[in-house]
Amino acid sequence: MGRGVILNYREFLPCTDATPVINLGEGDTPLVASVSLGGQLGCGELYFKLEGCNPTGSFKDRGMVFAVAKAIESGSKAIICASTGNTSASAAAYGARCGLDVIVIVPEGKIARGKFAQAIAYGANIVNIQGNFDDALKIVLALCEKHPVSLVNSINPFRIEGQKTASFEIIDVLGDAPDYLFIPVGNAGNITAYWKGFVEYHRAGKSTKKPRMMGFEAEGAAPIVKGYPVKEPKTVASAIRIGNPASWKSAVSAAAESGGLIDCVTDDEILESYQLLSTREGIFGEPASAASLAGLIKMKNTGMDFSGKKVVCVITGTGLKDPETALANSRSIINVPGDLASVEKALGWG
Ligand code: AN7
Repeated sequence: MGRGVILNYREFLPCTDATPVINLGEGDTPLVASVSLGGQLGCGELYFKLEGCNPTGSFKDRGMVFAVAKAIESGSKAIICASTGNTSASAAAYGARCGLDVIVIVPEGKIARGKFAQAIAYGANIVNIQGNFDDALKIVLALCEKHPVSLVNSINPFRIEGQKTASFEIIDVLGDAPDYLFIPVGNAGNITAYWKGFVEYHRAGKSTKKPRMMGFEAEGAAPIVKGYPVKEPKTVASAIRIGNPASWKSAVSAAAESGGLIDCVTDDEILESYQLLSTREGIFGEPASAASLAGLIKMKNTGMDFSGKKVVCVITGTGLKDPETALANSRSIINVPGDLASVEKALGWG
């Protein structure tokens, strides 16, 4: 534990002797068995992959550690990304760790507070733009053409390489691949990475099968499902508020090759799953993370049968990233004077 993904999976990563080993304790995240929802949904076994347990609270750290290592290997002194929040938090952390300049371009006011706080805390140069993630990514790509700075968005293949280690971990823990993997889709890098990981581990003889890849966009930000870019993507799940995903084609291939699909879930379905996860399983994921569970529930309701199947839902980021959404959904909070009698009365015990 705590060795980080570069040391843990070095032989499966394109490392050279010059690739530095960077480690903030990313990876080795828990694969936790469901105690409630799996049974209700008729799953043989249901597991949650808790990527919120990574050092900056999301799966991005797996890819960022390797992208930063390769940037340093190539002599780079600065990294840059566009972000809906988690990539910027992760880039800021690993950049700080390695003494790099970090530039993050983010859509003003559209980033969950916890993520913004992280980018500030780690000392990144933050540029808010009046526009969305897709605008920010376009600007970042243009900046990389003109200035000596390394791109660490998931267009960078080393991000995908690092992120594929999550599939390795699932197989290492279960002893084989699951039957289904449910995963949120935004810029579509992560579903691409998981599929690459499952294919490579299968080829290496570490699993007997590969899972069906079940990717879910938010309905208001569902370009892949619609078949065309969405100009003004909208969803409560700000992490996946993306209208023109960079890894569009590879996400479609992952779904097709695996016998899976890419579909979408509504904000109501996302918020319902977000609350089910925390209140029924004790797992507090951020809203975008809940798109995986919302997808599983949707598929169950459309008649899919998961009996006897092993199902994994990827919980991509911690709920602490987005306190506003949690607070907006708060149930009754009782305010009373600070004495025993008042509190007992409020609780119905007086
Ligand atoms: C919690 O941080 O795109 O499909 O800029 O933060 O690989 O994009 C975040 C994406 C799912 C979607 N869950 O993954 C960014 C960013 C969480 C996320 C996704 C994101 P991709």
